[in-house]
Amino acid sequence: MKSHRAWIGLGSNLDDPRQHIEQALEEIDCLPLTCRLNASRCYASRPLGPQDQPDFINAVALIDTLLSPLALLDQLQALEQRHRRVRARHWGPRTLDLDLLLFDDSVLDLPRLSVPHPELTRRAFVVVPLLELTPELMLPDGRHLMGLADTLDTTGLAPLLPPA
Ligand code: A4P
Ligand code: MG
Repeated sequence: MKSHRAWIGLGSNLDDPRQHIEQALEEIDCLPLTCRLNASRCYASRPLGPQDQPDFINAVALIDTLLSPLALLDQLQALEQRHRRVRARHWGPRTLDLDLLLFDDSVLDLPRLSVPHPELTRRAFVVVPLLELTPELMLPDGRHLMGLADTLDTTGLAPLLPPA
C-alpha cells in the first residue's frame, strides 16, 4: 500500500476551543494507518462569515497515511462527531471542524470531497499555519503557496503561545 501526505485544517470556536484543537491533534495521530508528522502552532482568528460568534482557534496538521481520501474523510467526520459537533448553520460556530486541505498532489471533485479544499487559498487562518509547517508547499496546479500569502488579509490572526 502506498503512503500519502495530507494536510488537515482544524478549527473550533465553542466550549474551550483550544482544548478541542489540542485533543483533536492527539486523536489524528491515533487514526488507523495514520501518523501525524507535524502540527502548526494554534492561531486565534476572527470569524469568517457570520460575525455574531466567538473567535476561532485554528491549526494545521501534516499526516502520513495509508488511507484513501474518502476513508480519511470518514475518519475525520467520525472524529468531529466525537466532539459532539452539531451542524446548525453554514459557517456557524462549531466545537470541531476538520477540513482535508491537500492530499498529495491530488485534485478531487467528488460529491462528498473537493481537494484541494476550495477555500484554502482565500483563508489566512489556513495559509499561514500551512506555510509554517511547509514553507515550500506547492499546490497541485503548480502555484507556490508562499506567493499567495502576501495577498491575504491577516488582520485578527495571532499565533498563541504553546500550552504551559
Ligand atoms: N467536503 C467537501 N470537501 C471537503 C474537504 N476538503 N474537507 C464536504 C472536508 N469536508 C469536505 O462540510 C460540508 C461538507 O463538505 C461535508 O459533509 C463534506 O462531505 P461541513 O464541515 O459539514 O460544513 P461547514 O463546515 O459548515 O461548511 P464548510 O463550507 O465546510 O465550511 P468551512 O469551509 O469548514 O468553514 N472562521 C475562522 N476564523 N476560522 C474557521 O475555522 N471556519 C468556517 C467554516 C467559517 N469561518 C471560520 C472558520
Ligand atoms: Mg468543514
